[in-house]
Amino acid sequence: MFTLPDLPYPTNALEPYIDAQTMEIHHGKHHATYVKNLNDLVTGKEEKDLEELLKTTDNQKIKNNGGGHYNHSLFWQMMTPGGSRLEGKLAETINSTFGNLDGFKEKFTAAGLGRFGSGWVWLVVDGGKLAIMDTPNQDSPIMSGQTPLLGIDVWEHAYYILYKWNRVEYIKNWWNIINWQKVDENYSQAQANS
Ligand code: MN3
Repeated sequence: MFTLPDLPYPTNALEPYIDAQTMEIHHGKHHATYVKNLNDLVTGKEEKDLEELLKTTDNQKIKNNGGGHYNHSLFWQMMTPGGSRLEGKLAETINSTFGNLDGFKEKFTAAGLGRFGSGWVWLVVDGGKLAIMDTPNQDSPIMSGQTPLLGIDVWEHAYYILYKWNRVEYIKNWWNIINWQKVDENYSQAQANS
């Protein structure tokens, strides 16, 4: 059985950048539905670790719903009320890869605007190096061998109530609530596993 993880903060904790109603629907309805559908799809089969399942399945419905569960579980943890500071090894590597943090944000935002339709934009480790990539639908970087460190959901359901059509405003505001400490932990873990 896969289960919906609790949010690590109350639904209104990311205001004014992400509103409580969006969080209630996004976590309590969208994410919950991916979990329910995933459980319906794997019923009666040997249950695998979710990462293993996503790396090996050919079933598009499992990719969509399992990817949805995996990506959103990461997404909630990548944000924190008030944000946290980017420091340490990850800060250095972002600077050496993208020039500086603003250079990174610019490229990441451009990828977010360039993703046509629904999907995600990611900071990943790819072959030991930092890279920005985007994925359609609920595809996850782990399906193509990259390790996600930070990701933003650019489906309209992630921002429509507060930002309407304005994806760029959503991304601009989202930088205020990044849990860089968690992203740095993800980076350390990715390096330890490689
Ligand atoms: Mn979503």
